[in-house]
Amino acid sequence: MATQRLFFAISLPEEMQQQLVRWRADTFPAEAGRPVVAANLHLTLAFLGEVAPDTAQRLQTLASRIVQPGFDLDLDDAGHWPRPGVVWLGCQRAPRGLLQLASLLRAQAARHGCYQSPQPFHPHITLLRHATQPVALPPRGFHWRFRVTTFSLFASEYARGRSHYRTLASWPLSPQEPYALHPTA
Ligand code: 2AM
Repeated sequence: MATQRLFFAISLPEEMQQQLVRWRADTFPAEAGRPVVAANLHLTLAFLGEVAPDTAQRLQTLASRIVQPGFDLDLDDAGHWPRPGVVWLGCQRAPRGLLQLASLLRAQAARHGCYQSPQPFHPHITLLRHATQPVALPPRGFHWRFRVTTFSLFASEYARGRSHYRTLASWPLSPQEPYALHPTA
């Protein structure tokens, strides 16, 4: 069977996708870049690249065994990477749970032959693409928070000039700490 272009990511609640699209329209001029459609707004945890079905299956099995509590994500930072032409939304302080989850998924991916960039993981939601010219970024002070309770494996599919991200599987993060590190008497 053919390979698929895969990535693990956190999807945003639909309501938040809509809020971000409105904020983006008010914040960046049309010429700043090409807006990512609302349904495609997500935060990548680990990019896998082109993956054969048996490897994808193994990575799914490993993902299903992850036991980790959910966490709150504060979106309160924005930036511009001129070289890839990306304007992004991120967090000033990435929660430990997010870093832990990404690090685990990236390590599992690397062990299964999926190339992982040596650059440090910088959690972000891409808002605009093709943003290669200087962009005026909004002053800090914006802030969205949402609780991350699941993560998913997506297939990136390209048709009629557009990328579509199809959810292949999702896994819950546990609602509470799985165990107490310092039990109280
Ligand atoms: P980006 O938004 O910063 O471009 C689907 O393409 C997701 O995988 C996007 O979040 C994209 O990140 C990420 N992605 C695509 N190619 C990648 C690569 N070579 N390395 C890391 N992430 C990549």
